[in-house]
Amino acid sequence: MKVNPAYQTKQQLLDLYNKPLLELVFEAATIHRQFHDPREVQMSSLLSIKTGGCSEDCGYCPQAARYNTDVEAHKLMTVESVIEQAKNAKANGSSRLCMGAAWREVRDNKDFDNVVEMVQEVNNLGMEVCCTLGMMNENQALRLKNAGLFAYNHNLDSSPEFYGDVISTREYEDRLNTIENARKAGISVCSGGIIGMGEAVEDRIGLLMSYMKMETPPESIPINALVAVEGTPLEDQKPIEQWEMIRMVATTRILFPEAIVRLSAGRTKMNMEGQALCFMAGAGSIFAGDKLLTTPNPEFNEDKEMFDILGLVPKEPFKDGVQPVSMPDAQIEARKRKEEEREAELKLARENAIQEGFEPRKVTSVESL
Ligand code: SAM
Ligand code: DTB
Ligand code: SF4
Repeated sequence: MKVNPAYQTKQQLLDLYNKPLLELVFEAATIHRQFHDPREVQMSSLLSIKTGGCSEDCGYCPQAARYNTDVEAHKLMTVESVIEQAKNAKANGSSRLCMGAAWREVRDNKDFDNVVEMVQEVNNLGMEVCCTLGMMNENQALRLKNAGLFAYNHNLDSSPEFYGDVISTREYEDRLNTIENARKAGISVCSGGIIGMGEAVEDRIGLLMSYMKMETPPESIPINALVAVEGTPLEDQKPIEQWEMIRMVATTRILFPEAIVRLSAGRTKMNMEGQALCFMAGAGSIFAGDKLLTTPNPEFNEDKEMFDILGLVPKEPFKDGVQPVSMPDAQIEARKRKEEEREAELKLARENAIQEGFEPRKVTSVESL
């Protein structure tokens, strides 16, 4: 059951969200137990592979170039350093690595080729690989799928009505298209939203209704509480009460019984009891490690202690789908062939020059020419 047929109208959803808290949690917990092992919680690590300097104006985001935040911009990480971080995350118990780039959209360039290689390498470590790279077209989605990508994260963030109050540089429709492109490529979809941006409860319900309207709703739905970052337009938003997070997790769980509901950003403002109620109400995943993309998150050890106290166990990778096989990427292979041919041509030219008595120039690689 991908969508719960018992809830259809906006009023029914609002009544559900506003139900007495413990009744709501009980209903969600009951559904959770029918579709999931309630002791298992997936640990997913986030890695910001390209940080800051983003051209978009998402009002919550510390990585938008136009806001004056403390985030230091970094160009794309190297494939080697990503592998090192992935191994670290795996050793700490994470079964999934989610690589995030502060891009408006994916572009067909060398950086994207490198991301494709990162996907291949991390998949080959036996971890589920997720990417969140902004908008992408169908061909880019296919390349990621072929490389072994398990999931693509692209959030709708809020209701279509509230969305424009927070973001103006791209449309809700653009986001729906990217989600559709991931879906068409056969990639599992991770899409959710943020609460605490000043939206009404109707907007939280509006977000969930957008997913109900999809032919196939997301396999994974992250629920973030706004991390209000100094310098962003939403810096003065009052933190939401953790009860709101519990209600949102529970409502999402009831509406989408098969999906994994992710208790995402905002856990540093929650206590263990609040998080326990979220797990009770169906949260099946957390982001693990002391950093989200740019903002703080509880330490691995703190989460380990919480898991021990609550009797939770980290979920093994690929329990919700077989591990994809990483295939060679045609574009990367063609580029490498071209580079090899060029190297060979240069070598030959150098050898000919030596034979003809010229002193060769010292060249270490094609790149340095
Ligand atoms: N640039 C890509 C994009 O926007 O799709 C990927 C990275 S972006 C940082 C991924 C998601 O992180 C956003 O869609 C948003 O839902 C979430 N996010 C960003 N800043 C946040 C904040 N301050 N608090 C909570 N969630 C946030
Ligand atoms: C999602 O829904 N939340 C994560 C992940 N998907 C990419 C990102 C949270 C970012 C919080 C702000 C930051 O650390 O920069
Ligand atoms: Fe850029 Fe993504 Fe941040 Fe929006 S959420 S400003 S697209 S990095």
